Amino acid sequence: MKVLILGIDGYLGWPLALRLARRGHEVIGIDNLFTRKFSQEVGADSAFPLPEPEERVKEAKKRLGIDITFYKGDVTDYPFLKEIVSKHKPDAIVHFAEQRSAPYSMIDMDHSVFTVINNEIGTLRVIQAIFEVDPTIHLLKMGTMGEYGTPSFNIPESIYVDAIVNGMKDRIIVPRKGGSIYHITKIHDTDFILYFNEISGELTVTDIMQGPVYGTRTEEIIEETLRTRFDFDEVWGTVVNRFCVEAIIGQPLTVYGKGGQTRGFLSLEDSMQALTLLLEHPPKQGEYRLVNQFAEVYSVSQIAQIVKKAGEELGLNVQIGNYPNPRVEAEEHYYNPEIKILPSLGFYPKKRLPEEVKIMIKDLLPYKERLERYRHVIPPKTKWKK
Ligand code: USQ
Repeated sequence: MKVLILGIDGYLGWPLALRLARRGHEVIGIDNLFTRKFSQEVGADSAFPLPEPEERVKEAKKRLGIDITFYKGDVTDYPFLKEIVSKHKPDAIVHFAEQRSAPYSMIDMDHSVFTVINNEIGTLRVIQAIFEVDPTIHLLKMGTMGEYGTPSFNIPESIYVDAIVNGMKDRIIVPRKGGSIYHITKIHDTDFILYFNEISGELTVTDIMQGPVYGTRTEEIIEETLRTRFDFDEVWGTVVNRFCVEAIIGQPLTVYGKGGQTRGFLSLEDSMQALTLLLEHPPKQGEYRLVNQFAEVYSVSQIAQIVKKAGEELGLNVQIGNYPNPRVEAEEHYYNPEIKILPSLGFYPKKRLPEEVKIMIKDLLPYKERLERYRHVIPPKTKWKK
C-alpha cells in the first residue's frame, strides 16, 4: 500500500512512518515543522533531541533499511498539497497535520483563531485533494475521544445514535462537547468529513476518536536517532508523559483540581498497532467508519499513583502535588466509552500503563540534566478562564 502521512514529523507521525515502511508499505510524508517551532515559542523542547527530518530519513534507511520520502510543506497550501497527492497517488492519506494541543489553543484569542484556521482549513483541503485527485483514497483522520466530552451516558462507537428528544424518537449524531478550542476543531472536522461523505456518497473515511497517548518507544525505535519527539511542558506535554518527567526532576506531580478527570489512554506502541490495523483493513469504498481508540481507562489521580509507585521502585522520591485546575472541565464524572471495532480487527493492547511507565522513566533518566533546564515550563500557566 502507498500511504501519505500528513504530519510525519510528529509524536505519532514519525513512528507510524517507521512501522508502515518496515511492514513493506511505501511511505511519503509531509510536515511544516510547526510543532518544533511552537514548542520553542513556549520556551520548551522535546525531551529527546530531534534530528532534522532529512537526517531522520537517512537514519531510518541506515538503521532499518527502509525508504521514506519527506516533503516540507503545509497542508493548508492547497497547490502544494494537491501536487504531492497527484504525484504519488496514495491508497491512503493519514491526516495528523493539525495543531494538537488543547492548552496551545487556549493561550489567547490569537492562538484560538490560529488553531481553528489551521485545523479546519487543513481538513477541508485534504478532502478537496481527495475529491480532485482520486475519490477512492482512504482518509484516516485523527480525531479525539475529547470530541465526546465527559457525558453521563455510555459513549457509543458510532456516529449516530437513536434518541428521544422532547418525547420524539430520531436518529441523531452522538452529542459532542469539546473541552477546548482545539477539541472543538476536531468536532468540526468530524462534521465536515461526515457531511462530504454523505453528499458525495464516495468519501472513504476512518475517523479515529483517540484518547491521550503515552510512551517513549515502539518496536522500531531501537536507536537514539530514531526516537520520536516527547513533550512534557505545560502546553505540549500530555498527562502521563509529563508525570514521568516530573518524577525524574523532583517536581510534585501536577494533578489538576480533584484529579477525577478520567480518560481512555493507550501506549505509543498500541497506537501504532491500532493505526496499522485500520489502514490494512480499510472500510468499504464510500463508508464513513468511526473508531474509538484507547486501551485502558484511568483517572488523573490513578495515573499519579502509578507514576509515584514506578518512580519509587526506581529509587526516585516522587511527591503528588495538587494544583488549582487551569482548565474548565469536570473533575469527577462518569466515563464509559464503547470499543469494539479495533478488537474485532485483532487489536489487543500489548503495553499496560503500570509496566510501561517504568520503561518510560528508564528511557528518560539519561536526559535528566536536559529536562532540568526546562523545569520552568512545567507548572501550569495557560488558564482557560482569563
Ligand atoms: N492534566 C493534569 N495534569 C497535567 C496535565 C493534564 O491533571 O499536568 C489533566 C487535564 O486537566 C485533563 C487530562 O489530564 O483532564 C488530560 O489532559 P492531557 O493534557 O493529557 O490531554 P488533552 O489536553 O485532553 O489532549 C491530549 C492530546 C490531544 C488528544 C487528547 C485526547 O494533546 O491531541 O486529542 O489528549 S483526549 O484527552 O481524549 O481528548
